[in-house]
Amino acid sequence: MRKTVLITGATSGIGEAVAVKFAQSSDRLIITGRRKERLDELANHLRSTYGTEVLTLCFDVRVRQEVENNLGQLPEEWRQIDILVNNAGLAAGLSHIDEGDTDDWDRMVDTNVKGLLYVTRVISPMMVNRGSGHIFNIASIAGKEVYENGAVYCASKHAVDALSRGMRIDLLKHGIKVTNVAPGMVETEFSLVRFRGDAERAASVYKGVEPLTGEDIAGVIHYCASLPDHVCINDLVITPKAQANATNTFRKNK
Ligand code: NDP
Ligand code: 8X3
Repeated sequence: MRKTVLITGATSGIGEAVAVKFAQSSDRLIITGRRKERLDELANHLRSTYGTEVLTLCFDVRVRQEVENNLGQLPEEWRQIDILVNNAGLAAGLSHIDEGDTDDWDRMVDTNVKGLLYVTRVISPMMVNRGSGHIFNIASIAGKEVYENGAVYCASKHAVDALSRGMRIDLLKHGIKVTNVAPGMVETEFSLVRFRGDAERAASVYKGVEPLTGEDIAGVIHYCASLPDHVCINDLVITPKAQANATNTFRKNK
């Protein structure tokens, strides 16, 4: 059956790949992000390639009023959201706690935690009213472990992990599934953003490793969303074969 899927942060990386994956199975999409040109470009691509029905919403998940204005006033035909993919997020910087940039901390906590909450607060009551829905929260292996220089990003993703578990309990009686997705190394714009556009430093993260792609994560999410209604995959840790955890990666040609 054709589903309506809302994906936050669909202008690149994992979110964009999730949009393409669901478009390929003829689902309807609401795609969001701050970069309007990217959203329009993706929407046009999906419409012309797959005949997808797409609604684009350009807003910053950190701004509660923008979230409420955009998602709280959806056109009637877009209000039955079957799947929410809480994906918008980022890491900013990599530094010891005594040297961290407090603006970076605000960006991470406001986006990864508060943004996810604002979106969920608007969408989950719609799912509750219908007694069905599936929420995917894109957490991270950084939400399972803590590594040097990553305390605040890790804390924000630990919060996402906790929210997934809490949401699953609260939404249980309403027939809503919650799947926590915890990827390891995925080659997207993530490292470019973390290192403020330093492409060389970003590329070094993936040196000697075949990292995951956004498409790998999208395939897993699509699989979970395609399971029979009574089956819920609660939590997934997904790494490249060469990565055991956040701190142990086997690199070729070092
Ligand atoms: P990208 O940088 O490629 O994509 C991030 C997406 O989030 C973009 O579409 C961006 O859109 C959106 N976004 C960021 N900030 C905001 C904001 N304030 N408001 C609205 N949208 C926002 O990285 P990934 O695809 O890798 O990241 C997606 C998620 O996956 C993140 O939550 C990240 O933490 C998580 N993750 C990534 C891993 C990796 O190794 N890449 C591993 C584990 C988890 P725009 O800039 O247009 O607003
Ligand atoms: C992204 C994975 O290991 O860079 O969430 O924190 S990591």
